[in-house]
Amino acid sequence: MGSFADEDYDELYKVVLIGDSGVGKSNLLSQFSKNEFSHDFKSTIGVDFSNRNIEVDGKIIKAKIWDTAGQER
Ligand SMILES: Nc1nc2c(ncn2[C@@H]2O[C@H](COP(=O)(O)OP(=O)(O)OP(=O)(O)O)[C@@H](O)[C@H]2O)c(=O)[nH]1
Ligand SMILES: [Mg+2]
Repeated sequence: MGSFADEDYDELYKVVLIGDSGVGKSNLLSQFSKNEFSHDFKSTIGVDFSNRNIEVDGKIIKAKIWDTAGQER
């Protein structure tokens, strides 16, 4: 499973992460898109998004993933 230039893709998948505050949505996304994990708990405000292009069965799939805030203030 490799990563590819942002605009080279065959299919675009849009995904929204939802769930209670503190379950690990933002870290799941940062691990997937940037290979980064943080031990600090920085609760998401509003909404974030990240992309990652991966190859599946010879097709390049662009995953565009929104990360929502579990705690509405
Ligand atoms: N040990 C461990 N800690 C995790 C894991 N995933 C997330 N955490 C920790 O849990 C805390 C909350 O993680 P977040 O990814 O910010 O949670 P969130 O679901 O985005 O929270 P909101 O933005 O408030 O909705 C952070 O301190 C992370 O370091 C995991 O797989 N293992
Ligand atoms: Mg978050």
